[in-house]
Amino acid sequence: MEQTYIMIKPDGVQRNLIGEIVSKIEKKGYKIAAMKMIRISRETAEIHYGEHKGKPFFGGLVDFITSGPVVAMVVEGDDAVAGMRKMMGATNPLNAEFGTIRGDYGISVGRNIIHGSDSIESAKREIGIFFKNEEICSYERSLDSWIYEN
Ligand code: DAT
Ligand code: MG
Repeated sequence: MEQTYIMIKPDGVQRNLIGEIVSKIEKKGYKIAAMKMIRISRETAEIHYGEHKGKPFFGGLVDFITSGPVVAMVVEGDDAVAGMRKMMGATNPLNAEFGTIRGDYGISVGRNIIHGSDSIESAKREIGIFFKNEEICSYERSLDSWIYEN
């Protein structure tokens, strides 16, 4: 079963979208394996967004992601990485389809509400940044046979 790192950014928290987003993830059928509210340090933000270091928006991105609490999650399910990217919509909310989180709730690329890993490798790396192994729960859901054929 695939795991991905999902984070409701400070704008999503401030705009009272935590419940809405968690609900979408649950209703889709994904399992939340870990979840916590945290305030990210600059150091951690720079590691998490390391691939963007040197880009013109990097400073603003780090300022923004450290500007308030975020909700960090490990979301689990078949093809969870790609599935969550689809649910999030395009990076720039102007290009995100309606029905997606960014398409429905966002307007600016620098305030796009949610982060989700873009590959299985990044998911492993990002989960490792934000969660200890013992914080990730492994549990059975009795309704899984109504979500998965096998
Ligand atoms: P994504 O979050 O869809 O994976 P990304 O990894 O390319 O997108 O960029 C990380 C975040 O940086 C993105 O969610 C918002 C911000 N960002 C990306 N491109 C930007 C730009 N051109 N101007 C301002 N912020 C940008
Ligand atoms: Mg990215």
